[in-house]
Amino acid sequence: MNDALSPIKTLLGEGGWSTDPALLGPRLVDHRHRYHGSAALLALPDSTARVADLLRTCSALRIGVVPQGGNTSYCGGATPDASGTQILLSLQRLDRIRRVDAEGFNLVAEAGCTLLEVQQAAADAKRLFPLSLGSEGTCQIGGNLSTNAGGTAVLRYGTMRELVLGIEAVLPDGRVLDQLRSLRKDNTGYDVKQWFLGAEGTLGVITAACLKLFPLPFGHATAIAGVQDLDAAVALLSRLRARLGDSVVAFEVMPRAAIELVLRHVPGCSEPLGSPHPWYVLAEVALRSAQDNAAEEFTQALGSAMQAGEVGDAVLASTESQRLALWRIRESVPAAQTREGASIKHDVSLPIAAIPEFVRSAGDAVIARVPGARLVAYGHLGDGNLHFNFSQPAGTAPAAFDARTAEVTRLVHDLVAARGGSFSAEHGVGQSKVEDLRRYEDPVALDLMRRLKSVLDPLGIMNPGKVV
Ligand code: 2HG
Ligand code: ZN
Repeated sequence: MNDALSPIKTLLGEGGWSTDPALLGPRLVDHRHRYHGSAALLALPDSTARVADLLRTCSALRIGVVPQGGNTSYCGGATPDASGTQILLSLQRLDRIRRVDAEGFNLVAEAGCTLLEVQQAAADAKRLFPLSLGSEGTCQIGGNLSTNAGGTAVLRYGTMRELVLGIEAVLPDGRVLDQLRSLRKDNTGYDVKQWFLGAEGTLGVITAACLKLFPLPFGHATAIAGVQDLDAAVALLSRLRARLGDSVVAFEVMPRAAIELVLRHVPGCSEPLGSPHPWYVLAEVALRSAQDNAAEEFTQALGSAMQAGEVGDAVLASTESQRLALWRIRESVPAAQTREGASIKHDVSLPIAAIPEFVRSAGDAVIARVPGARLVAYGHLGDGNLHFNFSQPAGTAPAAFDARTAEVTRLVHDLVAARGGSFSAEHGVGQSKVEDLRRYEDPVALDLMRRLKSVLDPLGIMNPGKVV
């Protein structure tokens, strides 16, 4: 194996690769510690040309390549298999912001920039790059592109797909697709760049992207509201959107169980409302200017919702630190759930109106199957996307609950499919949902995906075993 790797080491050059277990170790385990892989080598190229040389050589040698960004994915999409023959490709040294065009409202970032660095580069130019995720300090733009990341501002700005004007990507044969243009309109045939977004590194490696920027909001109005049930949350969403339109940036829900987990496990978070409520909505409105009256409109809409019985109680953040404290509660839910013990997680989307009934039916069905399982369904209600998660029954062995994952997930995904929903709203397919894609995807779509894969990656070197 070592002999086979020497051309690769040579082309990557000094500092361009490593087999140091201290560097490799953390990258061989996924974020949720569900997959443990092995790799022949960690490739650390510092330019697109080196990535191209690497893929050309790996094609010639038939070596599998697993691209990895910040390693924060939920589906094992960036973890190599256990064979020890694959190359783990980190884009971390491609970390330049190549240009910022404030007037044209775009910037070009390399794949290894963290999301936070891209947000910062935009803010320095008095612009907004709106993608926003709990892991933004660690996750990388290449991973965000490859998984079509979502997060908490999708309601207003869309997922990563909608934020891209152009990409640069390396094909498995070493050719470079150079489409880093910033054109807003370009109807020249198929939209080739979109093939690579959401492909999770199975078609090639994205090395840079031209991203859309937006005007920096003048400010925000952020509120947390206690509601009786998800029907009330859906009614509130519709009320706010009808009244405030595009000013509504985020609309997140959390059940009481999630708030309790955060209060128990995350120091510095406090009870958001005077008394407990079955469900909580965290909603945020962006203000365009000092004259924008969206904050007043928001307050009035919340008042009307209280009169209509939709909202039990609500608090508006009056300072930036209060606003951040509300967001900290929401963003701490995944960590709090981890600290509580084993969890079985789902990332589903449904037509928004179908969500309340789905949560009742699927919640009851799972609890009937696994008595004591605790429903912690939270997330991006504004996008019809819930993290339909369960925590293990209190006081039981985590492994016993873990062992029920496949069965529970099948039950939940069947109920999602029966309502026309998706088993992967924003986390992707990776290796954990390959079977689900086979089972639930439209057969024609699946056939097209497989054909695309075989055209672009005929030797199957790109992220083998993932997605299709
Ligand atoms: C979130 O919205 C993330 O917080 C993580 O997508 C969801 O841990 C989860 O299930
Ligand atoms: Zn999410």
